[in-house]
Amino acid sequence: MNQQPLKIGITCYPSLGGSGVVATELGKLLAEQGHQVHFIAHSIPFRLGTFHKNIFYHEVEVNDYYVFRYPPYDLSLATKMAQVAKMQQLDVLHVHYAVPHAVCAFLAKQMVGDQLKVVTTLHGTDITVLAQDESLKDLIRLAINESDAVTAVSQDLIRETRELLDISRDIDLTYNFVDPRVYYPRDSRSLRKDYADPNEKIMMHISNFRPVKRVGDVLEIFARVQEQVPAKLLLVGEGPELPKIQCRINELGLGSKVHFLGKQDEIAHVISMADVLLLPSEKESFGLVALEAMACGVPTVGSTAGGIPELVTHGETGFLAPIGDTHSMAQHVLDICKDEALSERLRKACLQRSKTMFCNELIRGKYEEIYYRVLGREVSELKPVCG
Ligand code: GMT
Repeated sequence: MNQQPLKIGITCYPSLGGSGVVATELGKLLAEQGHQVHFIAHSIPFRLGTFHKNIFYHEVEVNDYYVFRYPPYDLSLATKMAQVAKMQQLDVLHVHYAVPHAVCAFLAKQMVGDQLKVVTTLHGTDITVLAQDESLKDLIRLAINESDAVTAVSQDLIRETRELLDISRDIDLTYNFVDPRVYYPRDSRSLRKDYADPNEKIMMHISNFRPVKRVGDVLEIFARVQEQVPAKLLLVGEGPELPKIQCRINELGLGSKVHFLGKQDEIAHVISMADVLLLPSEKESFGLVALEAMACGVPTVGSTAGGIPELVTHGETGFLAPIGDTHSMAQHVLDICKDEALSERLRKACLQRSKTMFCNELIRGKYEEIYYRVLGREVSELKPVCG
C-alpha cells in the first residue's frame, strides 16, 4: 500500500445480519492492507474467526446501575468509542447501520474532537423501516448530516434516504462485496446427496426469516415448481417467521420436500448445492446473499425490491418479477430448471459479474478513498486487481 496506514474503529451488529458480515469482512481486508482495525461492539463479530494481525476488539460493557430501568447500551457504546478513539488515536470511526451506531459516533466525536472523522454506512432497514418512524426520523437525520461521510449499499437506498429524510448531502455508493477466496463454486456432490436425489433440482432460501423476506412467497414458488419438476427446497437460517412457515409447509403438503438447515457458517459450501436461490423480498437494499450465491455460480430468482435489480441483471444472472408475483417467479425457476443451456449461461454470467462488479478489492479501495478524503489526505490512485 502506498498510502499511510490508518487507525480505523469499526462498530457493527456483531452477531447478526448482512451489515455485520460486510463490516467484519471489510475490517479483515483493511487489516490485510496494513491498517490497524479496532472493532468496538458488545461481542466479537461472528465472522471474525481466529487471530488476525492488526485487528483488535474492544468490548462495550453496559452499566446496569439499579436506578436504570433500561441499562443504557447506547451511552456505554458512545463512551467506549470515545475512549478507544483517544487511547488508540483513531483516525476514522466507521459505523455500520445508523441506529444507534451513527448517533453514538456523533456523541463520541463531541467527546473526542473534530480530529476523529466519522463514516456512516447505511445498510437498509435503518432507513427503509426505522426512518419511517416519526419518533426516530430527526435523530437519524442528525446522525447522517453530522457524519463526515455517508455511504449506502445501493443507488436505491441513496434515493430512499434522500426522499424519506429530505437529505441533500453527498452519499457515496459502496456496494456489498464478496471475497473470491471464500465464495467460489464448491464441489457439493456429496453434501447434495443428503438432501436431494440426483434427478432433483435444489431451490434454496437463506435469510433471517423476518416478514420483509416474504418466505411465504418462497413456498408458493416452490409449490408450483415441484408440480412440474422433481425438486427440493432448502431453508437456511432462523427467525421469527419460522413457526408460521412450518405450518404453511404442512398445509401445502410439502413436508417431505422441504429441509430446514438452521443457521450455517460455511455458506459457500451450502449455496453451491443450489440450482436457484429464491429472494422474493418486500424490502432489500442490496441482498448480500444473492451476491454470495452469484459468486458460487448460482442464479437468483427474486423480486424487484430496493437494490436487487442493481445486483441481479434480469435475464443474465437471474430473473426478477414485481414483489408478490410468485406466478412469474415460479415460471422463471421452471425455465432455468428445464433448460440446461440457459442454466449454464446464467452460471457463467454470475461468476463473471461477481468478480468484476462486486470484488472485495474494488469496494475496499472505495472505502479507503473515502477515509483519506475525510482526513483531507492525498490519495494516489488505488488500482484494485479484480476479475
Ligand atoms: O437492514 C436490515 O434488515 C439488516 C441488514 C443486516 O444487518 O443484515 O440487512 C441489510 O444490509 C445488508 C448488508 O448491506 C443488505 O445486503 C441487505 O439487503 C439489507 N437488508 C434489507 O434491506 C432488508
